[in-house]
Amino acid sequence: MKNTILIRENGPSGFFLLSIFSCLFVLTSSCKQQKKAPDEVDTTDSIVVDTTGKTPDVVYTLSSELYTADPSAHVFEGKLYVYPSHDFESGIPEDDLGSHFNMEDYHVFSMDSVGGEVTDHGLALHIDDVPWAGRQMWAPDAAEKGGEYFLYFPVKDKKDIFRIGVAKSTSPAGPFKALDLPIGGSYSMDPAVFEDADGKYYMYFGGIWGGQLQQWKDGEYLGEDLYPADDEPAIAPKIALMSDDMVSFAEAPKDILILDKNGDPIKAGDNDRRFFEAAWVHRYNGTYYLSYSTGDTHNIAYAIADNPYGPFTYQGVILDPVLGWTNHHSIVEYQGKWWLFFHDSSMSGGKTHLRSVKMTELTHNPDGTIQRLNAFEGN
Ligand code: FUB
Repeated sequence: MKNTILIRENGPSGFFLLSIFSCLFVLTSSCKQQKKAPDEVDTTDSIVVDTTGKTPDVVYTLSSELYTADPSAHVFEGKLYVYPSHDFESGIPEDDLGSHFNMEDYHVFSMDSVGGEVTDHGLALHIDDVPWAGRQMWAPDAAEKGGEYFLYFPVKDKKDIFRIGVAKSTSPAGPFKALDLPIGGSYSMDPAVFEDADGKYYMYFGGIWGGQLQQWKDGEYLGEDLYPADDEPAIAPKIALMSDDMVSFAEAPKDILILDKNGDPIKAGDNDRRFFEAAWVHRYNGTYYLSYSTGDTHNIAYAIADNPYGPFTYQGVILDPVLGWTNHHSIVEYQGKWWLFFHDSSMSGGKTHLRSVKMTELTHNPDGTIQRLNAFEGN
């Protein structure tokens, strides 16, 4: 496993960096990776600038065999499971709609301990086995209910419209069997399924630009882009309660409002703070944290609420831009600590569509705010 170090910033005004060094450990076949404890990391030839006086955090890279991105992490059966996109070089030229993200399948990773061996469980689902799919398998998520596992995945249908599909398995590692149709009433991409403390499950989803959210209004497909003016409320991520069977929505998707601290909606022109894609929700001390990517400004930002529907109030940035255009993450508690999963393009030398999943510890401050991280690893 490849470890690097990042520096934790000391509050919103701080902008601290950085470090970078790495040590590449011996790999066995099938992405089985060797463990090295954080305090054993080889610091030879490294430059670590810690202006906070705090201890830098270790960053773990999950695989040096596959390009992976958009990690959705969950604890199932006592292990950490990660459901990423599987990047590969398909030769499609880069454009603003993300055509170069032309992924065709998913793999699932798992580990028993942070920094321990990472298992790649092999092919979990291929686009050829999804009857309604056309192209581009983007950021997936997974959920468990009653011993059954559900893989949720966005993929364009045969009319080139993003829908959200479901595939089932009896194992969190898959393989998964896709249902014949996408979730009724689903559209756009980046599903994230959150299980609340009362046992209800909600899907958060949506993404603008290539994610097509701007082509939908009140559940109707417009077939063209409709963006609000800069001084109007930004396009909202969506939420829908999942039905008991976990393969359909129990309600029409609703908008999630994100407000500033004055109670006004974040505006469409507020590119540093407005929602773009990659919604994720976690619950900490009874508060709901919605985190998301700001897309073309490349932050992972967060907002809080006292219920899953919001409105959510903007708080700040969790993760500064990483190497590569996209920034996409998930947050999970495991073995008494909180972990941030993210990706960057360091392993491919900066190629936007060839990314690698990483993880590092995430800290909630005593007042409930989240410590801001900078994990930029340049070439
Ligand atoms: O991986 C394809 C797309 O890039 C994802 O769906 C977005 O969140 C962005 O990471």
